[in-house]
Amino acid sequence: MMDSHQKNERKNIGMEGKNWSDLWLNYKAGSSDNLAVEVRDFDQNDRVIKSAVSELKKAFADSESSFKVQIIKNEEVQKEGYKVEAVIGGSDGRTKEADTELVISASDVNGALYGTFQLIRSFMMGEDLSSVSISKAPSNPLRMMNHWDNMDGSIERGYSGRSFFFVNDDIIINDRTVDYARFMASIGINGVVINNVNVKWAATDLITTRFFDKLAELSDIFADYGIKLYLSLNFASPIELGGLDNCDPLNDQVIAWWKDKVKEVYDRLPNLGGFLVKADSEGRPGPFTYGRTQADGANMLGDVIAPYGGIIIWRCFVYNCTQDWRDTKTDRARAGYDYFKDLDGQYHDNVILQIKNGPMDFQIREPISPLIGGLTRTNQMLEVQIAQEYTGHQIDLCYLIPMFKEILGFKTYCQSENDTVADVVSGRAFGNKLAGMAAVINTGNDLNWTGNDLAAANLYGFGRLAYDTELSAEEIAREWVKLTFNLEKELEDKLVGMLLTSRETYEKYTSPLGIGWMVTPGDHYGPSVDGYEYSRWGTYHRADHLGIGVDRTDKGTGYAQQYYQPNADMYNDPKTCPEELVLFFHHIPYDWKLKSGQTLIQYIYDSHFEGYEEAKELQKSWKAFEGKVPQNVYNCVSHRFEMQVANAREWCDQVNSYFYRKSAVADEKGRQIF
Ligand code: GCV
Repeated sequence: MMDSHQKNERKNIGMEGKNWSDLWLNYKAGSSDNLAVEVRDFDQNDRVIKSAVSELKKAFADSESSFKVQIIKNEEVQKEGYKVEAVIGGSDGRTKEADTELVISASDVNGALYGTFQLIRSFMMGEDLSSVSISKAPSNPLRMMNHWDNMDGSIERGYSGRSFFFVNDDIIINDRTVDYARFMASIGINGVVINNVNVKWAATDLITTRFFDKLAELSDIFADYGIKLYLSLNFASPIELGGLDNCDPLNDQVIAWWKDKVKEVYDRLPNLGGFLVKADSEGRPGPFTYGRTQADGANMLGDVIAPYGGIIIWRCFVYNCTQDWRDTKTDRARAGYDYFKDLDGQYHDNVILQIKNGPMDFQIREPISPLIGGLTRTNQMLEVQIAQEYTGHQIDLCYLIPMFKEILGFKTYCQSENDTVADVVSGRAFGNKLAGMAAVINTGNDLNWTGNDLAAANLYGFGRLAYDTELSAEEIAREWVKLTFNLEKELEDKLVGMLLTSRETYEKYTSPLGIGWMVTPGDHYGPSVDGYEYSRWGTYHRADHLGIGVDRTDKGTGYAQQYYQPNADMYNDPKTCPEELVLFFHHIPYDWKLKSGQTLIQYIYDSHFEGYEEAKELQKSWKAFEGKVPQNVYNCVSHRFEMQVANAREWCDQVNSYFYRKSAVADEKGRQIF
């Protein structure tokens, strides 16, 4: 099969005149034919090795030193891992430092590519290459991006323009596609789902002849960078494409239809990773309609795709979205565990359950889903969202890696050791081969890819963290800042500091202490304290004149009991419940005393005023970057901070006024509340 390097040569695709950002791969222009790259034991013509070599030549184009780089096969290095080492004087024993040989060793081509990008990072960050010695293996086998791109070009929860994969119900493939694949490979991503999990209209046809040629081309470009293409699937395809009258996963005709379909797909897309499925969720079809379980649905597809080595990624975001707000017994937070826990052990080997980090939906603060580690005999992976749906729409600065670190570090107590979320989703805890992390991505066709240039820190950060969960949020932020901007140390520190505090700031001026929501319904930007309070979505704060919060204890909805001990008891008691989550688990009176001595109501006032002040501080801090980052970046981010400050003010005033009016308790500090 022709790889897309060859195709690119044939089509003479050049990057001249490109106007989109190179993100963290902003090499000095050019390509160095002088850089000596030797490939040993790998096939020089392997598509991924060719990408690695071409990347090195671009990245080192401007280098004054005369490096020699060797890419060597070493079976001892773990799968997709690498070693990058300097050998002074080179392997021929000469001793001149200028002749330093840089050796990238890996056991497979993906490892070689990741080692290449590691070397490039070290070079771009100004590290001393003559003493470089780095050895890494990926923490997670699957490291995936989930696009919620629709085929008309819109993006569900997209804040960076339109889709760069789809326009007018067609697939777009151009130089930007190649750059996208490079960026993803450079941070260790090895799987990409290109279409929205809500599969409707033309997207249902992605598994038909209408799109096979273009998908094959896309899959080839991805393959050059060690990335597998995945598709989201419409569970009702047998009806919508096959003309059957049902899509019951246990119906013989339905199974036969899927067998033929999947064979047809793999005949044309042999490199396809598999399918992602959102079933029985928010109006999407699924096995429940036929009285079948989630395992029945997932296993049927798993069996059908198994002969081709494909996998089924089945989402656990299943809940009743037509709840009556008067019903205080039904609890959306419980749903994932209630629907999936009893089926533990029944899922087939090539099925993996994808679980959102929290039991609700990507709020700024949620407890960890008790399903993670609650399942002990099922492949599972973690789903997080870097598209800032509830965290500021890539207008407000909200660096999410500290949150992801907390999630990964959470001790589930699913066994006596090796029991953190990181242990579970990496497959370490229960020995699963299929395991990993996926992010709902924050990209679009804006020239800077992420709307707000600073939101690229989340894009970069997710990939780096999924590859190496031991990295700290600060290390990742610093890498990103160094690679993206060429700043003096003081400004580098300042920007890293801004990123690191941004999540807390956002949390302070939005919904307090884990209660979540309070957002404008539908769009999810800006405050509307009661916006979801009387809705069908199961997202309530239950505030009255005496207090606020949802009783999820053993006396309430019982959600706290879905955790292992001692977490269950810890959450069940407001005195031991971590304060930042106290309103998620408890209905608390306004005069409740927090550990700081503040009452709950005073905490709400104080944190909101503080959050607003901090947003203003962020805006002020950014002014120092004028003339230090490209002017277009400066302007874009300045404008975003202006909007963030307006947003923070609105949140602060609306939340404070709301609770003042409910509670009739005045602010101790006498600040203006409306
Ligand atoms: C893709 C939330 C979002 C929806 C999203 C859904 C999901 O409800 O608001 O836009 O749908 O999550 O994760 O499936």
